[in-house]
Amino acid sequence: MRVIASLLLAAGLVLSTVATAHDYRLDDVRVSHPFATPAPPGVPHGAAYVDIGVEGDEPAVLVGARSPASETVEFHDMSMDDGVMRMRRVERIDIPAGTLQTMRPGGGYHLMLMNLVTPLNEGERFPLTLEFAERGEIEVEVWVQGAREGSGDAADHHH
Ligand SMILES: [Cu+2]
Repeated sequence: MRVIASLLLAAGLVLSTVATAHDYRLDDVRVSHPFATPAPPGVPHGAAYVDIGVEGDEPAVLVGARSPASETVEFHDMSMDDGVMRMRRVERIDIPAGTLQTMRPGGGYHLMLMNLVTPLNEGERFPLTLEFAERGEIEVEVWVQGAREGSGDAADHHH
């Protein structure tokens, strides 16, 4: 009885992990739980977040991104500047070897979906291609989720 209970428990845990998080691998680079916050009709741009871990000995450099959800995808860095939140476009995002670059709503790096071609409705998913210097490209599926839900799922994924 006890064995069956723990097997069921293990199966349940596996299922819940599959349901709330997703990740991808490009050689030694792991891309975890890409998500985007909802953007209702009329909102011109969207924001997407993706955690990138580099497990090998060479740094990874994110140099490009594209998606059918928007005309272009830019890398932005958001920070406080004299009490004012500012978004600054950056050309690339460097991820040192052995580190995890997290992205969360509210500050720091994010992917900006410039000129959305469709609203982003909670529960929907769309593809995003990430291009790394030397390592090449990887396509991931972005989940449209609220900021708290997406952040929680992304954080859970690293435990
Ligand atoms: Cu931005």
